[in-house]
Amino acid sequence: MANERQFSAVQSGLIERYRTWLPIESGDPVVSLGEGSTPLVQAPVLSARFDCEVWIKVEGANPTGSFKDRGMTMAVSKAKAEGAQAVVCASTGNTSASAAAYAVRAGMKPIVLLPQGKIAKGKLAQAIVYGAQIVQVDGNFDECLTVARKLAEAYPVALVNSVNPFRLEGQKTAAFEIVDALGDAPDLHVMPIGNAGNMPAYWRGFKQYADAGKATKRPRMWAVQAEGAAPLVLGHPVLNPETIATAIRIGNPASADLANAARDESGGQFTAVSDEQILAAQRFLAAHEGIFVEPASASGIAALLAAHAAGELESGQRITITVTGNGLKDIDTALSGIDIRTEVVAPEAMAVADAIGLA
Ligand code: AN7
Repeated sequence: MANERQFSAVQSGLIERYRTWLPIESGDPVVSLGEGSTPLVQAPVLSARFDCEVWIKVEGANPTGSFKDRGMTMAVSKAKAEGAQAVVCASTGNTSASAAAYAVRAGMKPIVLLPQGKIAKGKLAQAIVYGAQIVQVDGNFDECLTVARKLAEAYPVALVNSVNPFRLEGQKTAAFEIVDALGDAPDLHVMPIGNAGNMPAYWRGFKQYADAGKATKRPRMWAVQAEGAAPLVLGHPVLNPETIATAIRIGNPASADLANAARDESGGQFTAVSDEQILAAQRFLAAHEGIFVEPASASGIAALLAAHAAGELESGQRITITVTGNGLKDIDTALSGIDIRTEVVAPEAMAVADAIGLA
């Protein structure tokens, strides 16, 4: 009991909430930071524009600011149960932040492999401050993951990328939460996709809940990539992926087979959006719905806006969209190309009123 208390949080996390749906044994330690139970927020502006009922699942509200915490509470709890002393991951940023936080929480050493120069600064700051041992690799994410896999085979370190089966088990709970909140599954679920773990995890969650009678249907799964890093749309790996959405700058998704199966079984699709569409969607979501997400997370919004503009979005649907990470993680990209006002005025109401055009 004392041992369990050592890892618990005041708000219990998703392992306690969904324990019976997860491969967790009664004796396993629970390494938690109170993840999950994130807001499902109605989107009135998007709903009106699309003539649909649109909901946003705000995964940036997790403890380290992304959905990765759902998988990490499971993967690190299991690594702890197996006696691992260290965890390793390759990452475009969010996995490393989450792995570092959960590893130190469990008294384990985090080792993270990052593609050099391609990590948003907020995520790098997280890995540094959580105390991860950081190795910058002269290569992209796909190369980092190959190295991380080899390290885990040769040395006593637990791999916590989404090829770790416990990661997807934790991440499927986001689908449970959506159904629990709405009382049924949506018609369509839209989300970004990169290394392709999260989308099949949602599909598993939606399927399990439908099979158990907790939902009357399963949604079509629509996963969105960036045009410069769209191996799933193209149907083959991309050697040199490029996009400002660095979180999904991935050319050879490890779970492509699972993602293809989820698309096919659900009657869904993969599409790609441009970097410009991503940035525009990021600003749209912040300025109209009050939700600030990182660039990769805006890709689902971008795809829906584009489909609607092309007259290809069916009205009357209930749509849920997962926004995967917090906007504060990458403020450099959010502010790029924006002219920040530098005018400084006197501390007087008249001067301020004048400056903002009220006078
Ligand atoms: C914000 O952190 O791959 O398709 O190493 O950070 O499950 O890979 C991040 C992926 C979407 C794609 N949105 O999810 C990493 C990493 C955000 C992300 C994805 C990522 P997957």
